[in-house]
Formats: sequence, C-alpha cells, structure tokens
Amino acid sequence: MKKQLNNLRILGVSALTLTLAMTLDSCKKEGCMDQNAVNYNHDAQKDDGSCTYDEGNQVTVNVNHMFGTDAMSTDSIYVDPQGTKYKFTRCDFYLSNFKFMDDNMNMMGMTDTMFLIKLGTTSLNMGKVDLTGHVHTMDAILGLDSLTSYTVDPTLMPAGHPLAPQVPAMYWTWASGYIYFALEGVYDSNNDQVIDGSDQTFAMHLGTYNFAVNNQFMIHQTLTANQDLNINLNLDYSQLFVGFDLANDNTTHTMDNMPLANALKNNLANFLSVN
Ligand SMILES: [Ca+2]
Repeated sequence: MKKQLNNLRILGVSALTLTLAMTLDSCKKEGCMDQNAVNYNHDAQKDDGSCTYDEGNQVTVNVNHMFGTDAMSTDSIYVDPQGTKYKFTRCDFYLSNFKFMDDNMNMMGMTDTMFLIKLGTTSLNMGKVDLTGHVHTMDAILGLDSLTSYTVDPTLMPAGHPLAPQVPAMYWTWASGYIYFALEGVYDSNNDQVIDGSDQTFAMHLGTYNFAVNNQFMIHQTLTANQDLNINLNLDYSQLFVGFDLANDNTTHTMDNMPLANALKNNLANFLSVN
C-alpha cells in the first residue's frame, strides 16, 4: 500500500514537471529567428517556422494592343494619313535588356529575359527581379542589342526560346543578324476602297546595328519584399504610319530602303508606352 502511494507521488511530480516545462515553453515569444529573413523578429525566443525570404519581385507586363484609344484588331480596316486603307496581318518584335532604376537612377535590377511580342501576346512573365524599394523607371530595348543580334546563332538556341528559329522568320543571315521589328499587312493598292485578295501586301522589317530603339518608361511604384510588380504596356499601332506614303512606299528590309526604315524607326519612339 505504501509502495503504491510512492509510485503515485512520483507520477504526480513527473506530471507537474512536464506541465511546468510545457507552460514555460509556450510562454516563449514565437517568431522567425533567422536574421536573413525579411520577417526576422529579434524578440523571438522560439522559431515558429514562419521565416520568409526576399525571393525577388514577380514582374508581369500586361500587353495592350491599341489603335489610338481603341483596341487594335486584325479584322479592322485602318486609314493612313494619306487616306490609304490597310489591315495588319503581322507585327512581331523583340523587347529585351530590361533595367530598373531607382529615383537616383541607380540600377535596382535587371533581367536577361527577352520576349518576342506578337499580335496575340497579352502578357510577359519576366520572372523574379529583386526590386524592393522605389522603382522609378524601366528601360527596355525594342529590338536586340548588337552583340546578341550578331553573335547568336538561332539554330543553336533551344526550341521555344525567342532567339530560336521562328515562323515567320526573325533572322536574316549571319551577316545581317536578327529582324528586330516586322510589320506586315495588306493595303488598298488598287484604290477601290476595299481590302481583298486583289490588293498587295506591305512588309517593313527593321534590323541591324542602328535600328534598336531604347525606351525608358516611368514606373513610380514602391515595392516591399516579394511584392508583385504589374506593368501595363500599351502598343499604339496608329503611330506607325507617320512620315511616309503607304500607297507608294511600303516595303523595306532596312538596307534596301533606308528612308522608309528610318521613318518607321522614328515612329517606334511613340509606339510603346506604360501607364
Ligand atoms: Ca482594294
């Protein structure tokens, strides 16, 4: 009987010790105890597994194809400043060399991700770029830098990469490199006010050293760690037919018609905007 009592007392003491230990443990302030985490809590005495890390800001660019203030459509018939009717069938171009700057024009981040934008492109997934802080501007090249254009062999690029062989082609030859901007369509060549199979096509292909267009867009967004950055990129196709007469000047592969290539390049300065 006495032995039983002792056993019970031992059990009782053990239970008390355990309860006391659990109570003390749960009194410890819980939180993230890793100083490298963005939510590091220096008061925490017990790590609760809540640590999160700065993995970069997911950057997504929404692409809006516009004609002035309306959505651009390949079904629509447009009129150039000289009164010639036309339709778009193709507009493929590269956007590359993205750089993000803060208010002091220090570079915050960049990405080598490049895109081949087409008429059907609605968004660009730039992946994660570390942009915590105030993002003032985003730079991007419409086209490719000359190093990429002249040193990359498209046949060596993995399928699906923007620089891999494309249909229709975005590459001329090893000497001429990539096409940066390809604009094609049909214009009312017989001037009967109807666009149909009896009309001719226009094709304007820009490439080579001087035809990359540098863009700088205002972003003005302050991001916390890991916060997404969504950018609205507007493409205004109504800007493309200024400075030449589509009815009489409608084909260039850059070197074979430099005046038209230059006119189109000047228009590209107003083609892209961010809001
Ligand atoms: Ca016609």
